[in-house]
Parts: sequence; C-alpha cells; structure tokens
Amino acid sequence: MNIRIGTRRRVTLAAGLFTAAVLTVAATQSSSAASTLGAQAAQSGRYFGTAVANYKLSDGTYSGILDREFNMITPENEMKWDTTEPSRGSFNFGPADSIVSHAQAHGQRMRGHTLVWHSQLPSWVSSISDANTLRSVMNNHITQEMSHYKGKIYAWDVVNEAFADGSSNHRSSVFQNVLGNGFIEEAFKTARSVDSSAKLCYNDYNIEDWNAAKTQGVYNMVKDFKSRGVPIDCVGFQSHFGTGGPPSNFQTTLSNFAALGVDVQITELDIAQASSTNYSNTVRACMNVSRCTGITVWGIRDSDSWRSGDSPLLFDNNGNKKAAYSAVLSALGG
Ligand code: 9MR
Repeated sequence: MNIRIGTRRRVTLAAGLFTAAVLTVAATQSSSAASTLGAQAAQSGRYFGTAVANYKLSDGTYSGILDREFNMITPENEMKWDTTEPSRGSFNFGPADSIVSHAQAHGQRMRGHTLVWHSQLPSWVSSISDANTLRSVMNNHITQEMSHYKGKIYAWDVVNEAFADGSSNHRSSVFQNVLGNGFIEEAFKTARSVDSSAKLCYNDYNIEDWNAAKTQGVYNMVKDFKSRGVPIDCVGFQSHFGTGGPPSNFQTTLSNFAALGVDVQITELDIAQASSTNYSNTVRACMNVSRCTGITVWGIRDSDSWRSGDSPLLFDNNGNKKAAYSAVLSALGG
C-alpha cells in the first residue's frame, strides 16, 4: 500500500517534471525561432534592414514585405546631395521625410545615406574650385541635413566611398582634389558637432577582403582617427558580392575593424544569383562578431535591385521568399 502510494507519487512527480520540461523546450524554441528577419536579428540585439525607394511605398506588395520583415531602413537615393540640395542653399527633404514618416509609423529605425559622396553630387558642387567655398558648402550641407533629421537617425554614412579601388589611397573627387586628405575628418568633426546622438560611419565597397589594399587603407584611416580622437563610431561594409560570395576572410575583416573600437555593419548586401551558401556565410560572419550590429540588404525584390539582372536579393519579382531567405533566417539563429 505504502509502496503503491509512493510509486504513484513518484509517477505523478515524474509526469509533472516531464510536462515542465516540454513546456520549457517549447518556450525556448518559440523565443529562439522568430518568423521574420527583423525579429530574428533582434533576438541577438541586431537589426535587419533594407534600402527603400520612396516612390515604391505605395506598392502594397513592397510595403507589405518591408513592414513585415525589416526593422531598419536606408533611403536608396532620397538623402543624397542631388536630391537634398539640388542648388546651393535650397534644400529638399520631402522624399526622405516621407520615408522617415513611414519608418516612424512602423517602428523601424533609419540609416542616413549619405552626406559626403563624389557621386550623385550636383554639378554646382563638383565645379567649385575654391577651398574655402567648398569647405563651407560641405559643412553647411552636413549641418542642414543632420539638423533636419536630428534625433531620427540611428547612424549616418557621413562619408561614402572615398577610397580608390585597388589602392590604399583616397580616390579623386572634388572634395579630395580641392580640400585634400583632411576633408574626411573635417566632415566627421562637423557631423559630431551637429548631432552627438547619431552614430557616425564611414561606408565603402570592396573593403570586405582583409588582404585588399583598399581595406588596409580604410583600416589605417580608422586606426588613425581613433588614435587622434577624430569622431568615428562605425564602418559600413557595403558587401555587393559576385557569384563567389563573400571573401573567406570577411569575418576576420569585421573583427579586426571592431577591435579598433568601432561598430561594424553590413550596409548594402546583395549577392549575384543569391546562393543560400553565400548568404548564410555572409550573415554568419556578422553573427560571429559581437560588434557587428546589423545587416541591410540593398532592396527587397530582385526587381527592386540596382543590379536586377543578377537576381541578387531575398525575394523574387513577385515578392515570394527565395531559398536564400530561409538560409538567412536560420543563420540569424532561427
Ligand atoms: O541603388 C542606387 C541606385 O538606385 C542609384 O541609381 C545609384 C546611383 O549611384 O546608387 C545606388 O546605390 C548605391 C549606394 O548609394 C552606394 N553604394 C553603391 C550603391 C549601388 O550602386
């Protein structure tokens, strides 16, 4: 009798523990497997973003995917100089404002792109040859645009693509040619004085391979800025990859930059033919570096891409998830 009661108690206790264990496993699984890119990235404190074109926000398929999957937005063109200051001192923030409103309404954060870049630069700027004029035009552009968006931007691409391909030197541009090497740090100092809450980033492409001369040039600049107290908080690796995917040492590059004391982000990811392996290797490189704070793909559907012929994104032309989508979701930890 006593034994039977004891047995029954033990059976009841064991059943209770088993139920608790099942519930615990279920709870753990539901918190570690989110069903969207943004929610999954958020579980490791990261974000998952996309480039957005303002004129596409009225396309329901486009904005449906945007608001379901992404929690960071980079305006694809709307914050660039040719749109925001088409003539000297006359600013147009309308198109970017509408992206920012969309983001605020949907709980998405913003990456500002971009303040100082040699491309999509109006000819009234590229034709300036006097250093004092160009310095004041550049600083005024940074000041006006950052002030307009003060408090609304997570990180700014303060300077974009200032290094030349295949070398460790700055590329030729009106800023480089008229102001000299110091234009980059001047831009960062001005930016810090305008909005001290936004993270200030240097952004470039072809700096993912640790052995590339261009990567070394940017690394040495960041190291120099850090040693002299020039304000810089982050480096964006655009990551426009070909069919070979990311370089095998991409994670080394990310962690070496992070070791300088900056955050790193993948800012414009697209990969020709979007193989699952290439996407998942890229995401894993970021996941393995604690200061890699987020990943942004450069568009939603293949048809939205600047290189649509390469079908490089995570959604097909109809907005269906491609195989690479699942690879990314699972590399994010799902
Ligand atoms: O995707 C952008 C495309 O719509 C523009 O026509 C192009 C003009 O230069 O810029 C594209 O975005 C670029 C980004 O701003 C900076 N890195 C390279 C991107 C692809 O060209």
